[in-house]
Amino acid sequence: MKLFTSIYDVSDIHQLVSDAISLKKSPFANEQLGKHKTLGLIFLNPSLRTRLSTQKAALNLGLQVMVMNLDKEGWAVETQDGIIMNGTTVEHIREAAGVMGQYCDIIGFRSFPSLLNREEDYSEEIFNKFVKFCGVPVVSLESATRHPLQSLADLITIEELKKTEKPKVVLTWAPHVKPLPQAVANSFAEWMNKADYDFVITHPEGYDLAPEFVGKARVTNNQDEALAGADFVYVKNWSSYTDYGKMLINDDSWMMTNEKLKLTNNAGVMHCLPVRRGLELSHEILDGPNSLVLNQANNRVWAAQAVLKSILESICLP
Ligand code: SN0
Repeated sequence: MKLFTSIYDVSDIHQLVSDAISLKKSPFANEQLGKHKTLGLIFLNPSLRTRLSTQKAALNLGLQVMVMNLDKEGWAVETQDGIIMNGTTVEHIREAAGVMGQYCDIIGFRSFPSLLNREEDYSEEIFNKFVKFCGVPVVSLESATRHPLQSLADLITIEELKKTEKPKVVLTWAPHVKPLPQAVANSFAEWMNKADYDFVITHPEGYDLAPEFVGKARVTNNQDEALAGADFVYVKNWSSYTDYGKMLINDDSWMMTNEKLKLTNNAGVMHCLPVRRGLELSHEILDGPNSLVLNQANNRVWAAQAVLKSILESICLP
């Protein structure tokens, strides 16, 4: 693998999950693979899990790691082509990415959507420019439309804990106080469809995800109906795709609670984190036995390590 930006960059997701589970059992089995190679982790937005889990995964593989919060520590970056830079932006992504490619063998890059212009966000213009101009393999640390390392960790978590071949997995919208990207929900849907589970998406009216991400999933605006018999419930807020970037309603009754858990098959409850307690998910769920949020966070390490290992192998053995 030379690029990890979506499920389309992975030839066999089950092989990648099984690699990740092997790495979880023997984290240091490949500690020579990254020797004398450098991973750069470049953030245009905040991070806790992605930053630490990817750094840990890299260290397990013997990589050197450099981290930069480009939005706070770097020069203001221009992304538009052909403009006269007589304003506030100081250097162009063409040079900035190109320079980083001089110092790194692999780069992880995070860039959230503006949530202002759907065409621009969904074209992944900034992410694609970064990939093009840095000239080295790139791992998405969450782009405008996807968060594939999270989705891989989520798939690992379900594969480890599922009790049936095709579990019922429900992605449910949750309330929030501000408009969030659709990236985590999009990506989760993409990976669940590929895993061929019994996959249902539920959200209030107006929160439909882009059709290319919904794929063959069943969609309902009736949360109770969706939750019936679920083995896994993935809780996540996202802003509207159709009325782009807007918060349409904020119906508190969509919060996942123990009462709603009774409708499920004693489901494991998942969230990518960070989570707003008492708003997206109840305290009782997060503190109770059904919460899988720390299992997911743990699996972020093995997801990142499996991806970095695959990229290192393609660099080392072309
Ligand atoms: C991000 C998102 O895409 O939803 C990152 C998730 C991994 N989440 C947030 O920005 C949460 C911000 C908040 O204020 O709760």
